[in-house]
Amino acid sequence: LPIGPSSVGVIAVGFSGGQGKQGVDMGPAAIIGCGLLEELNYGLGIRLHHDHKIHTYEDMVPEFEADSRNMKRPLAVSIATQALAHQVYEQARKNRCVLTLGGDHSIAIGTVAGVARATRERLGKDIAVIWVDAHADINTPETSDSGNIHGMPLAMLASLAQTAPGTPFGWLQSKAHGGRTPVVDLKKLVYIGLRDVEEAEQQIIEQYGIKAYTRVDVHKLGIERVLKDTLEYIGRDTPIHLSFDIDALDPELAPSTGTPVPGGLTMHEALLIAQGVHRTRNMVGMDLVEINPLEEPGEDGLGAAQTIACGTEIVRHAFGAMSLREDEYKM
Ligand code: HAR
Ligand code: MN
Ligand code: MN
Ligand code: MN
Repeated sequence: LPIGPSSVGVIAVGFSGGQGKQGVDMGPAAIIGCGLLEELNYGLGIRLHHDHKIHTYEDMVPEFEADSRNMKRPLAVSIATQALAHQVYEQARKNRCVLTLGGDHSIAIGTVAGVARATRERLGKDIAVIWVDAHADINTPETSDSGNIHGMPLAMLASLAQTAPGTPFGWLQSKAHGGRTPVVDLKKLVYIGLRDVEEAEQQIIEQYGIKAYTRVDVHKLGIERVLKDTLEYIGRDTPIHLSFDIDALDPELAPSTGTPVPGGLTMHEALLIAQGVHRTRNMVGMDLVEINPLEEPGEDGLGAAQTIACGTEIVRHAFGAMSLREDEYKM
């Protein structure tokens, strides 16, 4: 029996505290405004559970905060992601796949923690994480040059960063949160699309033997092979969380993002990943992050519209749209 859920929870997170640019907090309003939820609901017949709010957590987090331990806004990110982890958990434990619309990628600390906890309780299984991104997002506070926490979510989730109870991100460890550390087993993480990895991150990838398909690997092996190998590596009947950073796409396609890197994935490649994950029937969570409608190189609004259209198509395919016929690729 497929372990995938029968309905979908949607959480809109207008949070930008994991990085320095304004506008990524406007991502969820933009993509919902362009009809994403109608596409899922009326278009694909999916039952959505949604509170119709854009969650900013601004009543919970400090407005200003000094840098601490080489992290920018650690309290804000910790508080927001802890609240988000609870929201995600509440949806996931009702047997729903949880779609979270960001927001910067620091929010994955909350989404992955919430999905991992619910899945462990519900199915007694650890999740696998497919992280589609130009970046590895596995800096520790010590290795990060920027101090931006959107470059660190996987270090937090894999307990590579020192966190003590009562300090930022200590909640990831707490029993009260159902916490079992690490939240993410690095042997169950697969990267696709990497092309801007810092030296210290590369060392972590090698040290822990993390499965990583760079943009060059995708080019050389082909996306079908990369996806097939990814799903084989993860194993059948393993619950999957798909964390999709829009900057994995080529910036020619999706320019409205805070840290674009040339040479990214094509839409064919992205849709095949999304469709392939859907076909496992094992997707328990998905994030779509880093859409920033204010990062608009063309100043005509078309770049943002195109970025949103790409994001919408990727989510649609992850939830069952099948624009690629099976005879159009070999798996
Ligand atoms: N590696 C850089 C840093 O740590 C850039 C990280 C950019 N992250 C995102 N999410 N846009 O992938 O600051
Ligand atoms: Mn919501
Ligand atoms: Mn990212
Ligand atoms: Mn990225």
